[in-house]
Amino acid sequence: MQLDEFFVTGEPLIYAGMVSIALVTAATIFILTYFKKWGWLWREWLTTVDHKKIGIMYLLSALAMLFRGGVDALMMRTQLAFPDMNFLNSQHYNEIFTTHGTVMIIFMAMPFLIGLMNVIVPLQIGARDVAFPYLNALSFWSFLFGAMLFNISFVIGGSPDAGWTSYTPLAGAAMSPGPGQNFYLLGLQLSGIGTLATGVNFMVTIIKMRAPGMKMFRMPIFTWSTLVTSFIIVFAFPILTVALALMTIDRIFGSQFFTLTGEGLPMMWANLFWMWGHPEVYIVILPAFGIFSEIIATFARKQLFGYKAMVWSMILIAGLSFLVWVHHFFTMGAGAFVNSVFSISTMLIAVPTGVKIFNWLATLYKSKIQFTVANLWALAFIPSFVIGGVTGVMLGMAAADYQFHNSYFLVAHFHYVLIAGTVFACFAGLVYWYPKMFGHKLNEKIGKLSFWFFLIGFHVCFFPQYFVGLDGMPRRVFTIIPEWMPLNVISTVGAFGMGIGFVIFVYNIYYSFRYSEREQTGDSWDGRTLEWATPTPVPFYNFATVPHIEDHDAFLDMKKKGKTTFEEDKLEPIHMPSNTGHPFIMMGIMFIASFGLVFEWLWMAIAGLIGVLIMMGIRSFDYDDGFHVEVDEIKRTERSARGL
Ligand code: HEM
Ligand SMILES: [Cu+2]
Repeated sequence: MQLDEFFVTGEPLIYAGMVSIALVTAATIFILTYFKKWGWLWREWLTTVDHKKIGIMYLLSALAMLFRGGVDALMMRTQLAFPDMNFLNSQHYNEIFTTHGTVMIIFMAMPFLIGLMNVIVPLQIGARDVAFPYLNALSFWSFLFGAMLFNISFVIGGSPDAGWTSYTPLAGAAMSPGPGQNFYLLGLQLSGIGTLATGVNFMVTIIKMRAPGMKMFRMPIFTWSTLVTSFIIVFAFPILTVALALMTIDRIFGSQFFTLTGEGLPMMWANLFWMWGHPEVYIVILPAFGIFSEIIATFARKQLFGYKAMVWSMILIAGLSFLVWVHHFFTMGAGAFVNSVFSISTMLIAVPTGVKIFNWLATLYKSKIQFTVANLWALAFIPSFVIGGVTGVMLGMAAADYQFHNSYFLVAHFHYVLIAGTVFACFAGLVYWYPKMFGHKLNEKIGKLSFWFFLIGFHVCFFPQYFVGLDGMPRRVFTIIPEWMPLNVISTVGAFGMGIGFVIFVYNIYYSFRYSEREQTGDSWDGRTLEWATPTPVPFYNFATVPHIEDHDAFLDMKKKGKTTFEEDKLEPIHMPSNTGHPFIMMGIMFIASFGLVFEWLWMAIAGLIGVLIMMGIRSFDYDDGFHVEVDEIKRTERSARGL
């Protein structure tokens, strides 16, 4: 292979990308060396198994990915604003909608939510960490290395260009030669391992590690949403793993699972993809529902209305999410009967979802609502998400979908659910739990400014797309006809409004770090659930003493009864796991193996896999049992954290 095939050449945008990557890398290395921070980085972050730190690393990476996916989005919107724009050519446009969609769903939305789960769920259930802290670190590094592998395709080898759905035969070796599509397959495969492990980890954590007295139906609703999501992950991700593996074998070793020749079944890919893909959209929406429920209850200062109905509707949604996948390709030609079945199952999902909407409204009804920034995101979610949901039911009608299919109506629909649902929830959750993580709130004024820019920008961007879709504009086209221009111009203006909102959001992090008042208490919002019972910043062992839970809204109950998580006479040494560099190194080697496979350099892939096996062997003989935090140290830590 020639060097100019290895590096992507010929595009000014990409040269600029390369230069900025080189500059950022050099600057990072310089700063770490100059301030002698390498040891700190290794000890505190790269080797950590603490769920709170892992969560924070997830959140930082997700914000970076939101930036990347956002830049992609703005480039596409610029190209689509006017007819005959020459900003992106057709090939480049294809690459960008592919990386935008994949990055946003796999490397932004999911890690953002998993980051919040990591920080919060153990605290909400009174646990000292997740069930398998080592595995948790492994999950994070597999995600990060997978994301890096996918992202470097932009400058090395070339980006995938077959859409985030990667349909065969288009994505097969015959029609998409070169490494681009392999980056998609292996980037997703690598990070998927971590997601699957996260599902197992949280399932066990929530089922086995709750504080005494916390029955299932006393669990906070965000914890419930995490549990249900973990079940979806554990059942859905193996389908993706297998499908990706089959396509990898097709492309690299010439098998014929999804090809047109050799009796392959191209539509089999579409089926497998959406058998994972539809549950996937619930993996990114159920935790969002959980976050909104917590926030709405806190700021309505009321118990969540219909708690049990909320839980059961999540379980029902999770079950139904596995039974609707064909609605993504009604036009496949499965026939009227099959389409009717899937049409009905799709529309059924609206029932439990409607139950949730009414319960949120009932929680707010006749309450003293506090309009904090976190709550504004939650309140804006309700009507915005309803628009996305209702148009989803429209798409679910098979006959009507023959018209809507592959049009901007669909693009508008899924951005309405993914942004007004997932992204609003990510922002809401980050703002709400920020003081728990960093010991100070985000500034409310700047927060409101970013909220309004983003909210208005969002509706201005996506509402017109429903209509331009009904006017016949198809998705995944790189240029438009003059009739579609007015609505597209409006849409692009909205997109830049959201961009400004995002920049203000990030600026707020910097501003608040410099100027926000440090929190004295761990209970920033007069909270109801157990995460607010710990001091802030949370000691690494979380709870000095684990309380006995007697009610849902456990912390509210504790406050009434004057109980704390620091009962000096009940202190005992706390057992904690040791830090380890293994997960980082193991996934680093896995990255090398995957990179080899992307370029079909088998020697490199095999050497990498052997390296991973050796790391597994070493881990098997690792008898490190962790360490104990002595009572004296706990007392000292708690007294200083609580200002006693
Ligand atoms: C800043 C806000 C955003 C803007 C302006 C935006 C814009 C776009 C545009 C222009 C397309 C290409 C449509 C086409 O040509 O067919 C697209 C596709 C897509 N977007 Fe977004 N988007 C945004 C945020 C998001 C978010 C947050 C997610 C997910 C969480 C997301 C998921 C997707 C997906 C899955 C696709 C389909 C890609 C494909 O066709 O393969 N987008 N978006
Ligand atoms: Cu679906």
